[in-house]
Amino acid sequence: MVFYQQTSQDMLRSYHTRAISPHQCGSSHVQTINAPLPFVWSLVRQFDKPQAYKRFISSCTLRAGTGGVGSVREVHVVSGLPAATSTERFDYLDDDYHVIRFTIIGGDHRLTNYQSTMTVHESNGCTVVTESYVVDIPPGSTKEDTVLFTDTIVRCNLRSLARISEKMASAESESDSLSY
Ligand code: A8S
Repeated sequence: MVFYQQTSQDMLRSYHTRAISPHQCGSSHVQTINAPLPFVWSLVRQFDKPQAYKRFISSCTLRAGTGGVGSVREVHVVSGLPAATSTERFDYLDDDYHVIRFTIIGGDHRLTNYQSTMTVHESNGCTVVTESYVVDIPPGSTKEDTVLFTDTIVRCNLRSLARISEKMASAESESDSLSY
């Protein structure tokens, strides 16, 4: 149970603050969604189905576990990107505070040691998703280029999450009004 109103500042302070070493970079993004939190959380918490809202993923297979914390997934990326697969470990889930974390542990891409944290909370009748990451700066690359590339993917995924959750919410309210 959550006993108090969480604010974006609380979430950032509690879950999105990490030490970044000189060979790493990271950032955080906030997306406001006009849909109830349970819709948003139901999409975010499914570790074995990232393609439910993430862009650029063509398929996902579990390599270890049954989808809970400790499971490992292999994500296949759509063609046209500088990668084909990514191996990702489910690190942490909190269904009360709506926190989820995973780490990229392998793959043929350049996002080595990518660590992601997402939190979801309610604020002023909306749902607010915060996503932050830390990743190694690849040899031969700069911090700016790494953040630019990664931020683009994270922002696309957050916008897609908003679109899909809002569609789910409006489909639900339409079927509610049809039943009268
Ligand atoms: C996520 C976040 C990211 C995923 C990136 C940043 C990725 O799936 C894509 C292209 C890459 O080059 C790296 O939450 C990788 O999934 C779309 C394959 C990891």
